[in-house]
Amino acid sequence: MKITKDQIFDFNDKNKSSYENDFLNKKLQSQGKNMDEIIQKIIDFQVAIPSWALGAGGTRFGRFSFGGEPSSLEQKLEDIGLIHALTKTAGAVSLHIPWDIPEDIQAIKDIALDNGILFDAMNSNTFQDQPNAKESYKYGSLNSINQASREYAVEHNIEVVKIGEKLGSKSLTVWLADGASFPGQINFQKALYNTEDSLKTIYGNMPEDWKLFIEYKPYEPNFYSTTIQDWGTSFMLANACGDRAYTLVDLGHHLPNTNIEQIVATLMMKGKLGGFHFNDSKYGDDDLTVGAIKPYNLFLIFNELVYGMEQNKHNPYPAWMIDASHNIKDPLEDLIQSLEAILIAYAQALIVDRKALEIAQLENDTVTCQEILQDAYRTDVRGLLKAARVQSGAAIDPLKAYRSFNVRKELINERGTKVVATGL
Ligand SMILES: [Mn+2]
Repeated sequence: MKITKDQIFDFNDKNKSSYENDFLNKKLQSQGKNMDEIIQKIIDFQVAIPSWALGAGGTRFGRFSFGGEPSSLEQKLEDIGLIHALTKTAGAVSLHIPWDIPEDIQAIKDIALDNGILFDAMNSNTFQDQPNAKESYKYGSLNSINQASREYAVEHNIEVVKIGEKLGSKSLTVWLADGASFPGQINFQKALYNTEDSLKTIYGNMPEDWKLFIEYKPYEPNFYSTTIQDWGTSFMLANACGDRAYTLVDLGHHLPNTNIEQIVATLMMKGKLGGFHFNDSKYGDDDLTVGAIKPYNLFLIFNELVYGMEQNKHNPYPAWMIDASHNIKDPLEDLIQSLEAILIAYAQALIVDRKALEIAQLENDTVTCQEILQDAYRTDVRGLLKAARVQSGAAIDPLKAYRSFNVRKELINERGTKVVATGL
């Protein structure tokens, strides 16, 4: 299925009365801000969709299919194309190897180009053994005490980079499940030493214009220790690798109540925030729809991201990706909701009165500091998103358009009800 420009135009024409920014414009002018510049920033914000997000997710207890799932990488790109046609915010894909190895590179590039999709960071997988694997990752991969497993994992990452080069990707994300579930199971120092050594080898084999993103996570699948457990460990390893190695922050990879916005600020000040994975959670790595549980927290994080993007020019523009699991909802609807939540938080952060905040901070006026942040958070910025969409050719209300175009029904007609997408 494909959504045409005419369909979007007709939809917007019927729904155009639903945005009004006069009040917001006056407010922004009083802060010396230009609304058109803010709308342009919203248009420019592009988030990668991972190739594993288009099918039903699941938990270790069960996986419940819904119809019309993509059964090939080609169909996954078509699904991202549908989201991008509706939102104009999903102009990139993040591929997972080996779940989505392209068989015909040129054909995959053509479909991506046709749908306006770029190839963002490549993702390697050393957290599960593939059929016919020569070595096992059961007791670790890059950290493994077993040299053959370690080398096998390093080789896999180099292979992922080679595939990415052919597609036009410029970065590799490494997330490791490596760790231990029981005290004494591994030697912490040897595990960390091996991880650093393996990452350096991968880094040394990347092209000069590639970046390495090192993701961290405190627990799961191992429940006693994870070798790259926190931002500090990731930061240390990135520094050991070199200038083009960075930390990647995944919102779900923190212990409850961690101050993620402060981590963002620290990393950006040091020029080491390379990638960012969006999701939301109540308890742990829940992988829920972005902004579904803690939208104020998301805003506070964006407040630091916006400040960092303005102040820390030595920090590269971060690679944004949604990293969620869709167990209950139609994944395409879930991703559209996530994109909406991301842009709302971004727009709210863009309208923070930073000059007034700086003055209030200098005066130690804590009350005013809070008022300034919450004033931005409590402003309805959805009109800005709608204005951005009209300008960029997206649907003014992507979710409503998705439903009115009967996208899922069309996909079920095309693909059937029984297909299962590759992934976890
Ligand atoms: Mn992630």
